[in-house]
Amino acid sequence: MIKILSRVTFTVLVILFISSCKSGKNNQNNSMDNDSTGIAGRKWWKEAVVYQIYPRSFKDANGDGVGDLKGIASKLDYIKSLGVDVIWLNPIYASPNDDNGYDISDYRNIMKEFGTMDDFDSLLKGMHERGLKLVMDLVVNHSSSEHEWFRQSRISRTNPYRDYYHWWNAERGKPSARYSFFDVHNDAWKYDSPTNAYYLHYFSQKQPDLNWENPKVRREIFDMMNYWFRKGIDGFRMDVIPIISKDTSFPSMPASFHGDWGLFYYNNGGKLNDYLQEMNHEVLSKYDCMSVAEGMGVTTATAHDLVDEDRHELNMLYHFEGVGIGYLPGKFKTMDPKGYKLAEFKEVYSKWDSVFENRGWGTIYLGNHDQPRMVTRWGNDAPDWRELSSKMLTTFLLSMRATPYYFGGDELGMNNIKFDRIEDYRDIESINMYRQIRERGGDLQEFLNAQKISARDNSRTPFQWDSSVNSGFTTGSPWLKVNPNYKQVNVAAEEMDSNSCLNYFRKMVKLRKENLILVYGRYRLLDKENPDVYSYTRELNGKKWLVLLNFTTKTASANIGIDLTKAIVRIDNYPNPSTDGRLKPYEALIYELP
Ligand code: ISL
Ligand code: CA
Repeated sequence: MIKILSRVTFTVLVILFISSCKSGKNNQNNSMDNDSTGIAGRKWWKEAVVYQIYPRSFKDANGDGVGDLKGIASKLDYIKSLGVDVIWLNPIYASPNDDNGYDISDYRNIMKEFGTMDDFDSLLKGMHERGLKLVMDLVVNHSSSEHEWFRQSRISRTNPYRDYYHWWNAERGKPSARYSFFDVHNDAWKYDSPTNAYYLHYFSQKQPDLNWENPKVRREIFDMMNYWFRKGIDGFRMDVIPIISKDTSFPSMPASFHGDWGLFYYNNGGKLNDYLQEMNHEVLSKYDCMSVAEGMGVTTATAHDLVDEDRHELNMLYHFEGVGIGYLPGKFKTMDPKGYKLAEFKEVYSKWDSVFENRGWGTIYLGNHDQPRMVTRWGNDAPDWRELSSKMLTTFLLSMRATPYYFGGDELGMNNIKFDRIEDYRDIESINMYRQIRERGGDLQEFLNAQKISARDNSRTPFQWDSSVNSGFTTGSPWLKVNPNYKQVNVAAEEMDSNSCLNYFRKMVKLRKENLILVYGRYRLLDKENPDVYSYTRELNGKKWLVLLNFTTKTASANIGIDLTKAIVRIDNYPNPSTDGRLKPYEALIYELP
C-alpha cells in the first residue's frame, strides 16, 4: 500500500523529536551597528514588512485570465499605500507551469504569460521610485525538465550537461527509495528511456533536481543570481534551499527516516552550509540585499547555522512548525476536527522567538501561496467573525519580534474558496494527491473535505479589487475561480470603510513602522496556560507594551495581573476598547504601559 506522505505533520514530528535549540555558541558577531536608538544590529530587512504577491492571481492587464507584470505595475500605488517596504514575487521566470512557475525553463527570461523583460525592468523601476524593494524567488533545488540543461542532460550519458542532474543508470537496478511531493506514486525516481537511467525529482516529474555537487551548476546559479542583482533586485527568497545537498551515493535511508520521516533525510546531505557560504561569498556579500530561506525541515537546532551573521550564509529563514499545528498525523493535510490548540500555537511562536533572542533573526507568517488563507486556517471565516478575527491575526503578525511576511489579499480578509469538486482545482499537489487516493481506493470525499481547509489553491484565487465582474482581476476568464464573496470583500469597498480589514492593516503597519519596540523589543509570554487569550509584552529601552489577543468567539479574560487603567491603547479592533483585561470575541489590543 502506498503510504501518503504527510509533509506538514512530518515536519512537526521531526521537530518534536529533535531536542530543542542547541545553545552555548557565543555571538562572535562584531559587525552590528549601533545608532542613536541604542539598538544593536539594526538592519532594514529586520524592520521591513514583506508583502507577498502571487503574480498569477494579482492583476491581469491584457485580459487573458492570468495575472501579469503590467498588472502588478498598475497597482504599485495601492501597494505603496499599505505602508509595506518589500515585495516578494513568486517565480516570474520562463516556465511551462507544471507547478505554477516553480519549474523554471529559463532563469534569465520572463514567463510569456507574465510579459517581457522590458515589463520587468519598468516594474522594478516603478517599485524603486516608490521606495519599495523587490525580492525574487530563487528556485534552484530543481529546474524544469524543459530547461535546456535538462534537455541536453537526458540525450546521452556523455553529454556535457549529464552531471547537472542526478542520474542512476538502470543496469545498477532500482535506486533506493526517495519520496516525491507531487508524484502520484510518491516516487522521486523517474525512468528515462533514451539513456536507460532514472533521474531524481523531489517534486513533480517535470522538476528534476539539480546536482549541486557539480561546481559548474553552482557557477551557473551564482552567475544567474548576479545577473538579477545587477538588474537591481534587492534579494532572494530561496525555495526549499535546505534540501539542495544530497548524498549522491544514494544509500538507502536509515530506518529512522522511513515513511513520514523520509523527507527529513533530504536535509542531511552535509554540504548545505558550504554551498550557502560559497553563495554568500560569490553573490550575496556583494550587495545590500536580503536573503531568506524557505526553511523546510530546519529545526530549532539547525536554524542558527543558516542565519547567524558570523556564518556568512543567509539573513533569515522561515520555519514550518507554526503552519503544521492542528493537522492530524498520518493523513494528508487534514485538520483535527477539534481545531488547533492555542496553547500549542503560543508554545511554537514563543519557542521560535527564544531561538533568535540573542543571535540571528526570525520571520513570521500565517499564510502564503502554499497555505490556506490565514483567516480560514487560524481565525474564523464565518460572516460574523471574518473581519474581527482577521484583524486580530494581523495584530499578532505585526507585533511579534520577527520580520513579518504578509500574503497579498490577507489585508482584505480574503478567505478560502472551499471548492467542492476536484475539477475546480488547478494545483498539481491537489490533483495528483486525488489521483493517488483514487488509485488505492481511498476515501475521496474525505480528501475533498480536508482540501477545503488546507488546499493551496485556496490562497491562489484571484485578488479581489472591486465588485465588477471577476472582481476586477480580469476582463477575460480567470485561470482559477474568483471567490464569490468578492462583491463584499474587495479593495474598492474597503477603501470606503474606515473600519475595514484593509484600513486596519494600514494602521497596524504604521504602528509597527513608527515604533521600533514592536520590531526589536524583547518578547515575553504571559498567562501561558490560558486556552483562549494570547498575551505578551514587548520591552525596549525602558518602555513596555502589552499585546492581548482573544482567539475565540466568546468574551475571555487575560489573567496577567497588570493594572490597565492608566495604560494607553495604541490599537484595538473594536471601537470601544476593553480596559479590564476582559476581551470581546476576537478582540485584539495593544497597550503602552505607564
Ligand atoms: O506546499 C506544501 C505543502 O502542501 C509544501 O510542502 C511545499 O511543497 C514545500 O513547502 C516546498 O514549497 C516550495 O517548493 C515547491 C513549490 O511547489 C512551492 O510552491 C514552493 O513554495 C516546489 O518548488
Ligand atoms: Ca494577463
